[in-house]
Amino acid sequence: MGVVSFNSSHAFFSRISHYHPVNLCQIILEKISGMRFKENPLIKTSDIEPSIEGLKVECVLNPGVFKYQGKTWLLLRVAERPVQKENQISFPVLNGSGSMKIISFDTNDPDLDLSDARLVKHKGITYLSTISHLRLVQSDDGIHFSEPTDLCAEIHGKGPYETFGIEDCRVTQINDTFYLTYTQVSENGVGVGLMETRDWVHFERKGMILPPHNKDCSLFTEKINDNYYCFHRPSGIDIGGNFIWLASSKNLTHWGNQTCLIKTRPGYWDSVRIGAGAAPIKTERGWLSIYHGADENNRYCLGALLLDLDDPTKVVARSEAPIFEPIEEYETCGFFGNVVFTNGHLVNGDTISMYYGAADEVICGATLSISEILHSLKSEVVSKIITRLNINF
Ligand code: MAN
Repeated sequence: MGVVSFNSSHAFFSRISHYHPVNLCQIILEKISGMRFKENPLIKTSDIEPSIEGLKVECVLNPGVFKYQGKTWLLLRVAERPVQKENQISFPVLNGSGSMKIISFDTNDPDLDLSDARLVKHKGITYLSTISHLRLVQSDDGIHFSEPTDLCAEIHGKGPYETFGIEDCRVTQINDTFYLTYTQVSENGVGVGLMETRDWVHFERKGMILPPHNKDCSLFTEKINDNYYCFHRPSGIDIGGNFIWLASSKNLTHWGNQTCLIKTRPGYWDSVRIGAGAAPIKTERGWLSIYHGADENNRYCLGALLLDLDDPTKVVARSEAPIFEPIEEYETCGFFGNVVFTNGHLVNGDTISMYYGAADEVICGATLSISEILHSLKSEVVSKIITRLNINF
């Protein structure tokens, strides 16, 4: 079968009239051949020392990624709690001044809900079952990582908005400054914090830049028409949902011009929750973003989104089928199975080296081809036809 050009919707219409919907499906579904690193998982919980005695590392996941001084660096999310005793669930929380206390509940407590491994719900209060901090590791080859000896490798939650920890940091370099956008969790809610550093020794905390409920914030790598841009993911409580938004700013701390970019799609792999990954990649066809989507069964896959280069509020195209799915055992089984989640990658020519959390427990890597992803993306016009023909993926 020849390759169909989707550059012009007119050309597309004249050609699809020859196809039965099933054959049409074959044309539309060009699978992306993401190559997993054969060394996966690259980092396991047993590779990481607990931050303090008495805690156990339960998960190492969702790293921010950057290049610095010729090396590949990951800013890991390390999730810890005490070794669990029989018939008890216990987890740490910080107080506003940084000291830690352990909260425990009897697992037979009728007011306790442990149905989601990530959460502990008790009498109307939701806690996290682990507390996360961020930890730096470095590598010469992008595969074998170790903790640096000359830098303070750990960043912990601080102040009243991080008492349940900090998570899923995106690292964006703009000129010679690294900007860290990360999830802040506390009894006050889930928001987005910003930190900046030039040397990975001194950090300036800018506080919460997007209030609850919000997460999955990544900054664009450059200004567009004199504005900074970011993706973020507010959550509607009764009305709306878990959609990806775009905002712009003059100073990276005050964000406006809010645009709801893409929504969840009923019946699709991204039907319940979506959120942006790392900083989008500038390509000839537009800003390419890899985002995660979850369905009703909390299965997390990855897809691609393409935005106009000069006006990123315009959606050019979006994946119909996932470009990366949990398939390997280390992705389907673990602390929270059936999850691939990325918030960090490096780009070299056509190749994206993507690092991702698998089953919320280990860190893995895979390469993806930018041209292959772009080729798989159909214009919004084609997506609407697919929706109208009621073809589900
Ligand atoms: C949420 C976040 C991520 C996590 C996924 C899958 O989106 O908390 O940190 O990896 O869920 O559990």
